[in-house]
Amino acid sequence: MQKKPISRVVIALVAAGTMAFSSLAAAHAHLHASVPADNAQVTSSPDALTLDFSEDIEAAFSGVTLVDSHQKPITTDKARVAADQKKQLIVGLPQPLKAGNYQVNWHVLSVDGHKTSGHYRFSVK
Ligand SMILES: [Cu+2]
Repeated sequence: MQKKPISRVVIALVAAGTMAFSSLAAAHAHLHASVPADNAQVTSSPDALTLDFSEDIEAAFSGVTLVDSHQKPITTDKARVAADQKKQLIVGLPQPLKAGNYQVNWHVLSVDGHKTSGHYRFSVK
């Protein structure tokens, strides 16, 4: 059966509506920047990992796991949100990191109720 032009218009409108909706829903927290940065090579261990997101986040439902190049978890402090900057997650490192490669696996819940996650790597010389 041949599609009638009207059904194509409907399909196009539905597609446009879906795209408009997803761009609105995309307001959840994306990682904008971090210290150490993605792929950074730092010369000494940082005292903390700092992650800057695009939206305010809920500390209670947000956190990171830090693993070394063998996927071994590294002990960190509990993630907290900066007092004056609710878009910033801070994870203290109680022990200095040895030289090597590290991966930060992060997950956050933004205040709009959306969960996002991702990872990045850095190395300590
Ligand atoms: Cu969202």
